[in-house]
Amino acid sequence: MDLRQGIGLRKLGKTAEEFQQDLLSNLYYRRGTTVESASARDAYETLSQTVRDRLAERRARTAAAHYASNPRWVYYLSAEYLLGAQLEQNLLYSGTGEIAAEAVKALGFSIEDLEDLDIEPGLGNGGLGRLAACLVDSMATRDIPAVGYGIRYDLGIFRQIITENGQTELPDDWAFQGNPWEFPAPDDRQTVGFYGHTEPVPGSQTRKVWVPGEIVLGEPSHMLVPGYGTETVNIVRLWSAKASEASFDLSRFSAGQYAEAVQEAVRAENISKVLYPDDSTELGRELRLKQQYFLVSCSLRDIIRRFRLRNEGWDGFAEKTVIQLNDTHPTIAIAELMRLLVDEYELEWDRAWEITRKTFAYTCHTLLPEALETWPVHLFERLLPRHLEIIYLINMLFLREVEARFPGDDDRLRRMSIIGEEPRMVRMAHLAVVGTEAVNGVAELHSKLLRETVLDDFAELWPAKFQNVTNGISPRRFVRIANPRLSDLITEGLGTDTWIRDLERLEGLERLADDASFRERWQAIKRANKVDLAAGDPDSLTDVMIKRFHEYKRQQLKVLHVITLYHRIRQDPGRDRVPRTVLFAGKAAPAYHAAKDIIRLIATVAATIEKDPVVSPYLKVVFPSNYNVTLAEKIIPAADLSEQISLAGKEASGTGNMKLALNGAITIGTMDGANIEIRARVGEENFFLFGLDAYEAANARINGYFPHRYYEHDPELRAALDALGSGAFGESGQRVASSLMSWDEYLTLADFRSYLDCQEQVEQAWHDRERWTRMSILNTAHCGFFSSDRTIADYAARIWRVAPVPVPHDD
Ligand code: T68
Repeated sequence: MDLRQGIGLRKLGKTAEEFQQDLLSNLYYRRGTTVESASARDAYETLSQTVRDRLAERRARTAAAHYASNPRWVYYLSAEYLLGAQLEQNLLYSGTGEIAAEAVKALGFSIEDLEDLDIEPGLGNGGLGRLAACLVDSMATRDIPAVGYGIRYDLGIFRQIITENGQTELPDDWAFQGNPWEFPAPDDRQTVGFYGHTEPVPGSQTRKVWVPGEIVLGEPSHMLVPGYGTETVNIVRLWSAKASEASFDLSRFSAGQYAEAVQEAVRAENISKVLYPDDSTELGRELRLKQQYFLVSCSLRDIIRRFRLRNEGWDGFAEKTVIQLNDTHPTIAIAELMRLLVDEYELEWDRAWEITRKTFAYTCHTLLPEALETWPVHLFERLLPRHLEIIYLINMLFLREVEARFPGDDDRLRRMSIIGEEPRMVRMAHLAVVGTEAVNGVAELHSKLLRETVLDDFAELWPAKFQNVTNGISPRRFVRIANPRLSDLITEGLGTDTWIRDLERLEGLERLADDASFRERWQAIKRANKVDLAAGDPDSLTDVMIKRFHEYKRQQLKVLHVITLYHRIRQDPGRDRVPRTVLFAGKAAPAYHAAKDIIRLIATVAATIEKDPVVSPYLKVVFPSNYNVTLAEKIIPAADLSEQISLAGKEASGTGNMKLALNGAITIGTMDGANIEIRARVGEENFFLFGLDAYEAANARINGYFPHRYYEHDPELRAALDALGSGAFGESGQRVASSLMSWDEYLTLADFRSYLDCQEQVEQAWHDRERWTRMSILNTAHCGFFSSDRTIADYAARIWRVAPVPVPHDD
């Protein structure tokens, strides 16, 4: 029996009866219960196992095919993954949706009941984490041999509760009731060192011995990542920190010092305890750097272990391995691989450096200078003494190269150094550029601005290194699963469902935009989705702004719009108006007070409007709690208008903009991030554009931005700010107003009038429902480019240079 070929596996049946038999056998043998006493949770766990087994069988064939072909591998290193709920996805990807529904019914449950028990692992903050999840989906769908590495945080992104008082945070113990989708792999455990000191190696200039002062174990478990319409099943491998045996202090225990006895063990396990809930502003905390190194150290050793399964020596390493760094969070990997190669495997520095540089690639996700990660040198020195020495040496050799190209340009050396002065900091983005073969931004404008601003010196030195790969989203999760009604209509309209893995086929909808009966059905689906969402009157314009709360995203601009509408309605109650439901959803970092003020202000405005009988028939503001992937899947299909109103030049890409446009929402947005590419594709007549562009915004900054001028010249703006300032919307409103009137980084008032005028155009378009529906269909039709399958094709061709490895069918 050749196990390597996956032969010898019992074939899992494809009929409803066979599925039901497997379900029962899992119920009896694994869950240890019976049909008579099975609870909904028993049924959920058992169903999940039965579905998982079908994917596990494909996983075994995938591993066999990969082993046989010894391919070039992609390793995606990311501190965050927002994978979303797994059950519905895995039913779809394993093609068992229908037979599972039948089998579960026989147990006395509905599949929808069980889906409600399927908790999403919230192991990320926002766009960056969800992008990681979409990319691993598409790597599997494109048959690319890949592993995603991450951290298995015990507590994911906090649970948010919205009240009139704003946001409250609660811990998210997501796996409290177990996680049926996960396979522990304790045999692949790794050992990670921290602190300590280094010792010279006699006779060697570059080698050192690092003697760590603390040892922590990394225990992996993995989740399956199936491809859609293919046989490949890849994995995401997540590391949990575990204390080593040595960290339990038996002598203290014996002396009755119970808390002290476990102190070190608790400290070790804290490393993977909680996800840092910050988005775009770093806190510079030791535990965060520990998390990053923990992820990197475990993952690199695992990558080397996997390489050794089929290869010897180091010659082939960079040919067989590409490691993609998802932002700078795992960038310490560059120093760690150098350490492993030089200190542990005793390679010459230059050879190690050549291998390292060829192995890594780096994706940058921001333009905000304050979001570029830096770490105090003294912290590094204490926590990772050997890595700091290695970074110094990398930096010295790098600066020599710069000096040779630009002799005497000391200022350039200072700007480009990996070590910043006063205070001395390690600049992770510089390390990431120096130590990789390719650097990419996530939308065209973003990549261009990276080259022209934050990384301009590097782009001048190595122009070929800099690339763009525009982000994308999974059409499975964000269209097929989130919006089944629209998916069915699209499939009917196109006469095929191949668009689900070849999204550019949506272009075929263009001709249907002229078909009145198709438009009618399209509109009816949007309405039915709104009824399901139950956020407001389904006949009102559903205006959604769903994303993390950050001043650069400018939820405050939307609030000024809402307050202005409120004033207009009160002033002229008799006028005929477009009824709107304005839906906000999103979390603010718990320590980001300005963002939390905006949330509280929205809650106050919502309550004020609700209580006002004159205004409430036309305007409603809703703010559902705890925005996450699951909630996004409910809101997005019901949206008419998509708010993408960041100050131009600040939003690297955005991916919510893509999800909403693909579901037929029309964007109102600035020339920022991927908005620009969406507009170019859907056509300017199907997009509501307003505001300064990135260059105008930068100039406004240089020439001076005077909020008072806008306040004085615009009576409606003045009325809105006065209302805020008066305390009519609480103290948070006063603080928001005063920050808008003083030093507002994000030029909110400069774009106010243009935004309001643009909203008038929105209302005109909405009055003509046929026109609106045409615009909606054309948005969907022309957004096929934003599939993450295309994003992965771009990475594969231009950055990774990897080829697919198809996995044979089981028949
Ligand atoms: C987002 N970044 C970008 N960061 O803001 C968004 N940051 O424009 C882009 O579409 C998306 O990445 C994908 O490229 C983030 O989501 C974070 O979540 C983050 C987390 C920790 C520290 C810093």
